[in-house]
This record gives sequence, C-alpha cells and structure tokens, in this order.
Amino acid sequence: MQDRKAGFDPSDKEGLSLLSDTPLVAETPEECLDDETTPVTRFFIRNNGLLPRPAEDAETWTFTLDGEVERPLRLTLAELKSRFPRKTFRMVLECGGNGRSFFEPEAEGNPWTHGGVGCAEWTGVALGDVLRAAGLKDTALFTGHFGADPDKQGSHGRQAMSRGMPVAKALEEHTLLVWAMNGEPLPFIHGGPLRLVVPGWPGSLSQKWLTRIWIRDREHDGPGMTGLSYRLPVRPLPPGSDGKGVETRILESMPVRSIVTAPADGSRYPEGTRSIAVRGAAWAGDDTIARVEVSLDGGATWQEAALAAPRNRYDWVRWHVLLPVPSDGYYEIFARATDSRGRAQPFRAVNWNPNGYGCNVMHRVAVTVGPEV
Ligand SMILES: Nc1nc2c(c(=O)[nH]1)N[C@H]1C(S)=C(S)[C@@H](COP(=O)(O)O)O[C@H]1N2
Ligand SMILES: [Mo]
Repeated sequence: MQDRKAGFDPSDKEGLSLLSDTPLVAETPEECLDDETTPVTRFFIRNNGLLPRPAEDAETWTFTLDGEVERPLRLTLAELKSRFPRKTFRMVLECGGNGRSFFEPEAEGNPWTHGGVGCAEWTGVALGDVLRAAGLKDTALFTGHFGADPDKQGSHGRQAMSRGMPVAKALEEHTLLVWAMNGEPLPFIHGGPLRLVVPGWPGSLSQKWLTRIWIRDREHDGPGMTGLSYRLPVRPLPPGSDGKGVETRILESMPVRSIVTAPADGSRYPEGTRSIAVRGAAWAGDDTIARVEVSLDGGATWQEAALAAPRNRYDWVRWHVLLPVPSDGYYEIFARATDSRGRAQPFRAVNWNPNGYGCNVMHRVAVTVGPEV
C-alpha cells in the first residue's frame, strides 16, 4: 500500500495485504482480527472504482430518497442526524467474495482468503425510519443504491457499483445509514461522510459515499446486479464451467464462517508445550452461531469452544478454547462453525461458481511445538 490517494493515507492502515492497487482492495490477515471490535486501522477495504473527491464539509453532504415514495426526501447529514433516532450496533461487514481464493480452479475476482471481513460499531439511523418518513408506495419493491465514486475509468457519469435489496431487508432494524464507525466520524476510505450498512448480506450492498437511494417497482439493475454479479447458480455447477446460460439467483444472506485469530498461522511453541489457547470469531449472515468446534487431528476429533455472547444481532461471536497437545510436533488447527439451522463449514471449497461467491471453507492454521522437524 504505497501511494497516497486523495483523502487516504495508506499508513492509516496496519498490516493489511493489498489485493489490488487500482481499484484499492486490501484484506486483513486473520491474526489481525483478534480484537473484539475491529479497529479502523485494521478494517479491510474494497473499492470497485476510483475514490471520489473527499467532502469539504460532512454536515452538508446531501442524500436523496426518491422513486416509489409518497414524499421524496433530500436531506443533509445534519438533518438526518437531527430528524431520526440514533442507533449504534456492532455488526459484521463481509465482502461477498470472502474466501474466493480457495476455489479450485481459480474463480474470477479478487483472491480473498478469509480476511474480507471486519466487525465495527456503526452509528447512524435506521434506513427504515427514513423510508417510513418518505412513505413507501404499494409499488415499492426494491432499493437501488448510488455513491459519489467514479468507475474504474474515472467516469463520474457511471456508477462504480450500484446494488439494491428487497424492501423487507431495507426495513430491518439493523439496516443503517451510517456516519460514525467505532465512535469516530466515518473515515473517508470506508465511505464517509455517509454510507449504508446492510448486515448479513454481501458487503457490496453497503454503499459508500452514499448520495441517493432510488426506490424501485422492480429488481434493481445497476452495475453489480446483472449477469453473474453477486449471483449463484440455482443448480450446482461442475468446477470450472463458464456459467453461460445457467439459471442464477441473487446472493442474499452470507454463509456461516469462523476464523482463528490466535495463534497465527506458522506459530511455534516451546518444546514440551501441552496445551494451546486458540481464539477466534464466527458469524453466519442473517443467521446465528450455534457452536464452534476446533480440531487438531484433521477432524477425527473435535473440541467445542466457549462462545461469548454477541452484543446484538449481526455482531460476531468471539470464541476460545484450550486445546490439549499430545506431543511435540507439527499440527494443523481447523475451526468449524455451525449455524442455528445446523449448517456447518466444509473442509473443501464446494459450490464452485464462476465469480467465486460464498466460499466458507474451514480456516486452517499450522503450528509447531518444539524444534522444527
Ligand atoms: N460507493 C461504493 N460503495 C461500495 C463499494 C464501492 O466500490 N463503491 N464496494 C462495496 C463492497 S464490494 C464492499 S465489500 C464494501 C467494503 O466496505 P469497506 O471498504 O468499508 O470495507 O463496500 C461496498 N460499498
Ligand atoms: Mo465486496
């Protein structure tokens, strides 16, 4: 993360791995996600276009709500803050492509490992409160999101990305218009002054530098909504197929996933160590976590981790477990989360799809006890 871009200094970030320079995309190594609340310095970045011009005055940033509403609204950030009740939730934001690099053969797109995710405290107002103030018409079916960032070619006329969701998701209490992250004004690189946060669903719905929401009488068709974008084949495909002509559905809730945040992959313990403290996080899109288990023997035996209570819906679950180690040597730690509907993570990347969404293969961390063998 070398060059300084207008409004963003890469040295504000700590330990991220760069996946792409233009557009700027960077993920967080799993061991840097060991905090309960992900600090801004460690929060991943995903841009589909170039950066917009930073706002000179956040409070006068304007947001428009139009389309299938009784009373279209045009509000400054200051008006949004004063007219609607303030909400703060700690919630996971995860890229739809998180885990993509584990697909074989390689799928199209940024090669995320498990680090296209973070869990921050987001403050703003419920989008539902604003929609109710505008009055949804009976014809209101879907949202369409617009941001100030130009596309990859630098064209301000074209959206870098413009996704949308069914009105029911927009009306959820946790779907927020956000201006603060971890108690500070929303940083420019994360969409400041104003962004959407749509928890549990692909991060691409959480439009940054938000300028407009268009309420539509049909499914939105902006960049990121059509073709194979954020869509999964209805019937499983053989790995490597081009997906041409197959029936697809929009990716909604993200699948269950866990990461080991300590120890780091490649850690070494002193000779004679007989237990290892393992910690991590787990989350499950719209669903909740039922359990997390950890194995040191490739899944032959599992040990259940202790789960900390999430603060609110869509918060991640922090977990820990003390794993007995039978002898010195080389071990691989696997973590497997199961959601409340009984769906657990697979050992191998399954459900291959051309754009590589929804890969929730188990995270594996190698450790050595004693001298290298
Ligand atoms: N305006 C705008 N919003 C956007 C994007 C974008 O390119 N432009 N990328 C989306 C994607 S794909 C993700 S995963 C999240 C990432 O948010 P972050 O960069 O704050 O981590 O922002 C979403 N919102
Ligand atoms: Mo994303």
